[in-house]
Amino acid sequence: MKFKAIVFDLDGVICFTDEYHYRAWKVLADKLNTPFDRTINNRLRGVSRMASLEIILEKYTGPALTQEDKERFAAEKNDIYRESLKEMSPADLSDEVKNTLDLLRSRGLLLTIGSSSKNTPFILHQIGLDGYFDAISDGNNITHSKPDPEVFLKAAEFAHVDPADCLVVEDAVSGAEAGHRAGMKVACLGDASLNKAGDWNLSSFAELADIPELN
Ligand code: B16
Ligand code: MG
Repeated sequence: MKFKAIVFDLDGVICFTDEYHYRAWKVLADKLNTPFDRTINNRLRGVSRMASLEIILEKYTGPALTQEDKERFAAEKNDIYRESLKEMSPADLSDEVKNTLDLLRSRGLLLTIGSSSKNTPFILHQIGLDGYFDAISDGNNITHSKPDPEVFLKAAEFAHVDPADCLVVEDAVSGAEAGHRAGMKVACLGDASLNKAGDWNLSSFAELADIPELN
């Protein structure tokens, strides 16, 4: 076995909150009379809340917004988003993901989280994974969001392992880039896998267990 730890991205890997993000940003974009669709939403994967707002504002043509206005809009989006997260429950954690996590842990691997989301503790609580991971690095302990490697380097530090001993699992191209910049190998799912951004480009979470370096 080559790797000692796995750093999982949260949204798009362990669970799926992109529809909730989309609906909440849509309310804001409509309010600002700014076009926003699922193609733009796709660019928000792994990107921090404020950086996401900047992407949405690329097409904004209304009166100039101050930093204070932007922070208010981002907070408003987050309030709407958190309301929808209340609908999440342990049923939103698939058997495939839970069984694969348990299998990887039984092989002696450390399981950690590396997410841009400041809502990570709330989401993990909602899906029944409170206290499950050996270390959590998230939007609350970083100053630079993916593709900066900070979130993954912090996950390795919190788990007391060298970055070179970690495998990142990501669904976002920006997240895969962050993993590589952290000196880690990357296994991709979803959008990042379609874009061949990883060292392994998987079609299902369960395929992680077949990676030779995790055996
Ligand atoms: P929040 P990940 C990311 O989570 C999401 O993919 C991205 O869409 C979101 O903007 C970002 O978290 C920040 O989330 O507003 O909850 O702090 O994919 O890195 O787990
Ligand atoms: Mg993600």
